[in-house]
Amino acid sequence: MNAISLSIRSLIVLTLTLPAVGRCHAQDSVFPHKMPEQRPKIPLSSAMHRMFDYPAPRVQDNELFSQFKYTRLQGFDYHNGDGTISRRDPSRPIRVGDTYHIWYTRRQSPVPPIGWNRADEATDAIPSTDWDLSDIWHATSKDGITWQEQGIAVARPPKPAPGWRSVCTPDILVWKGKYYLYYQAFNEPSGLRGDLCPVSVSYADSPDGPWTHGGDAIIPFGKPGQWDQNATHDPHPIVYQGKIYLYYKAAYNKWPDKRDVYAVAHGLVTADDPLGPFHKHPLNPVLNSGHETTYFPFRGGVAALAIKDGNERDTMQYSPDGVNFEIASCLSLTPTAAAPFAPDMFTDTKDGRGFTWGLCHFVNAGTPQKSYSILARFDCDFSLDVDQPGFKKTGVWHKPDVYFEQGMHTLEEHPEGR
Ligand code: AAL
Repeated sequence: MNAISLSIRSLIVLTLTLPAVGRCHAQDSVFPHKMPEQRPKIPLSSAMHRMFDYPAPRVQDNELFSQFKYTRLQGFDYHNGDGTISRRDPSRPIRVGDTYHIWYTRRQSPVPPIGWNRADEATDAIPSTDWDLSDIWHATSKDGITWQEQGIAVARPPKPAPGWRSVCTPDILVWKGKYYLYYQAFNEPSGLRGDLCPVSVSYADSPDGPWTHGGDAIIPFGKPGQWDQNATHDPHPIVYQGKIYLYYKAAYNKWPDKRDVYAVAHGLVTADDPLGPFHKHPLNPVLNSGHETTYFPFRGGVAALAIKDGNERDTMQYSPDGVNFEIASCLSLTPTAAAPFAPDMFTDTKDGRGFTWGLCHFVNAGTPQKSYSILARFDCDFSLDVDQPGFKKTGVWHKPDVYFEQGMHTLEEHPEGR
């Protein structure tokens, strides 16, 4: 090869290479057609940057994303839906042997609730809200769909003991072979001055009871002027990092001013003993959204479902430490008062596996004048151990009537307040 042919060849190579290098560079800085598994090292908009903070950038691959499918429960009678029997706010189911157990708010009153805005007309027979004049009941099931109601687990104590007016919204803890029920204990009809109540606890050697009263006001109220100054709702324990992590909700920025301006947040208290003392986490509140509390161990951290209220309602969130939560997915048709069946809730697992079903409630089962709630089952796939692609679809299609039922006339309805 002589010098001329070498230089011609070099020229050709150079000519072909130079534009190619330039083109290649430009392509590398544009988001690729094939979804990258990790954040590409190219300039990204905020939206595409945070997409790689989710458990998976493609929502269908996200273990903390799922659809929800609903099933009616069998075995519960609602007195023809006349509003005199209500069941709501179920605990998470636990399985003991081959039997599932749940506890829940059950109201049976001569008349339906008259509503929180008429709470001063409530009597010993007339409930203000759906969860006024209630007791905590127990039911069992072999399949999570057909339930046998077993009777009262924790009854309202005689006046003036805390909870004499209503005990409701229980959740369960299994700790060192014993069972603990945490629940709201009202000393006045809810709605009178707010939805003001502390949390009490009862314990038993067996899920069938008998239940022994174990303490009142076990989640300390905040000081006057603090977000949780007078309401601690939805107590929800898990075992995490060797301790009892008890999450709760407070509705703040509302009564005695006006219910419509309310906000919600969730706090965390921890303890070494189920009867306390419980210590507030210094970073409370730890979740800025969610009307009820739904937490579960997931991988090495804790996940939480936020429903109905707040800027981040209808999201699943994840924290590596049970405290600092970030949005992990956005959800549709979320279960209200979701109570998942997760067998590792209380095992102090370092590798939480998630869940595939749970119980929830629907608060508007009746008409506004005959208000009551029903328990229901939801199925989903937030499990690391099963893979059900049907739950990972992103379309949730309703008939047009579902939307038209949400007409202008529904703007002033507050079914949950009755
Ligand atoms: C529920 C819960 C608490 C509230 C009321 C009954 O869904 O948030 O229990 O006090 O509503």
